[in-house]
This record gives sequence, C-alpha cells and structure tokens, in this order.
Amino acid sequence: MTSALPRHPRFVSLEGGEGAGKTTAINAIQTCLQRHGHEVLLTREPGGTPLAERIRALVLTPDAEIAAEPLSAEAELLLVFAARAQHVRQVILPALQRGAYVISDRFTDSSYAYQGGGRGLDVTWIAELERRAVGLLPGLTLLLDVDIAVGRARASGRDAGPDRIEAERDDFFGRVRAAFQQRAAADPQRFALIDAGQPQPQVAADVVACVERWLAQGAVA
Ligand code: T5A
Repeated sequence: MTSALPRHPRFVSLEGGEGAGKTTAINAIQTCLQRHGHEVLLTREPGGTPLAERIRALVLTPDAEIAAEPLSAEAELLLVFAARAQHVRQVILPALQRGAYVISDRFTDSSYAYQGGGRGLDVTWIAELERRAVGLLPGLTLLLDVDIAVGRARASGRDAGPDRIEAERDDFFGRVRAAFQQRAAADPQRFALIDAGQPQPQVAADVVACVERWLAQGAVA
C-alpha cells in the first residue's frame, strides 16, 4: 500500500530489521548533510520526546509488573502511534518548519512492517492511523536490508539482553523483512534499498551515495 500523504523534502528515515546497522548509518548521513551546511536533527522511534520515550519503554522494556500482562498486538500498534503522534507534533514538524533536516531512526514504515507484517494486523487500519495521527511521509527512506540471522547476531553482541520485540522468533522477523521489502518495491521513488550485509564502511558509503544523489536531484532544496 503506497500512501498519498505529503513527502517532506528535508525528512529522512532509516528502516530495517534488528541489527541492520541503522544507528551506525545515521551518523554517516548526519556528517554528509552537515558538510552541505545544513542543520540536522537526529531522532528515533518509538521515542523522540519524553512522553514517547516512556511509551517506548512500555513497549520494548516493560518492568516485571507490566511484562506480566501480555500486550495485545492492537495495544502495541496504538502505543507506537500515540508515541508517533506526539513525536511528529513536538519534534519533527517544528524542526522541519525552522528549516532543519530531520533524520529519524525508524518511522511509520516500521509499524507497517512489525505490526502489519509481523503481528498480522490489518494494514488499512494502519493507513488510517497514519493519515489521521501522522499526516506526513519522509522524502527519502533508506531500507537497510540484511539476512535475519546476521542482524540477530549483531544485535546480540550488545550488553543488554533482548527487548520484548527482539525476543520474537525468526518467522516473525521473516514477515517483518518481507513487509519492508514489499513497501520498498511499491514505492521506489521514496525508498532506497541498501545491502546492509556488507562491511560497515561499505554500508555507510552506499547510504551517503544515496543521500548525495538525492541532494543532487534537487529533492532536498
Ligand atoms: N518498532 C518500532 C515497532 O514494532 N513498531 C514501530 O512502529 C516502531 C517505530 C525499536 C524496536 O521497536 C520496533 C522495532 C524495533 O524492534 P530499535 O532500537 O530501533 O528498536 O531497533 P533495533 O533494530 O533493535 O536497533 P538496533 O540497534 O538493533 O539496530 P540498528 O540500529 O539497525 O543497528 P546498530 O547500528 O546499532 O548496529 C548493531 C550492531 O551491529 C554492528 C554495530 O557495530 C553494532 O554493534 N554493525 C555491523 N557489524 C558488521 N557489519 C555491519 N555492516 C554492521 N553494521 C552495524
């Protein structure tokens, strides 16, 4: 499903499965945009505001009392959209309005992939939430695509144990990956597909090349 929402020319999102290397790639994009003299705001989802970060913690790293109560897929979807509605209004739109570039580590495509693909929720419902609660799309979305086992191995190298979603099974992440790939194929104007299985410097180089091409095309005036 391709949304007809407006695409903001200074809004970039990074998407991908667990351990794809988004955080690492974001730093390369920031450096690239700053070299062009632009103000850059880095943010992430779920999160980006104090309230949205609290929602992130409820969804990903709940305390024992909350974790004892199974979180339904529907509640999970509504929580990530509550965080996003706040994030867009408090952080993203004000930054775009003052002329900054915004780079978000995940945005609405993650809801289509994780809650739509992974959890099997109805994407028309997700699209309705996107239209009413979000109202905009990035101008450029970099999808860092990597084999699930490779991404998991990378993510498991960190100190903290798996969060609520990282603890899901491989078939869940297979559906997430397929949903991301389908979204990218359906909207090649917005998406750039990056082979994130390559060594880190090559992934960063590919990401920066995409951003440079995009700048050169004048999509980011
Ligand atoms: N979620 C999110 C939803 O379910 N619905 C939603 O709507 C939204 C917005 C968010 C979680 O919330 C879910 C999805 C997620 O489960 P997150 O922190 O964004 O959490 O997600 P993660 O994917 O878990 O973040 P990670 O930190 O695991 O992945 P990154 O950012 O893609 O990877 P990064 O850069 O931290 O790298 C991980 C490790 O791999 C190494 C790095 O050095 C690091 O150690 N690495 C590489 N190693 C070898 N080769 C490369 N090319 C490498 N790139 C990175």
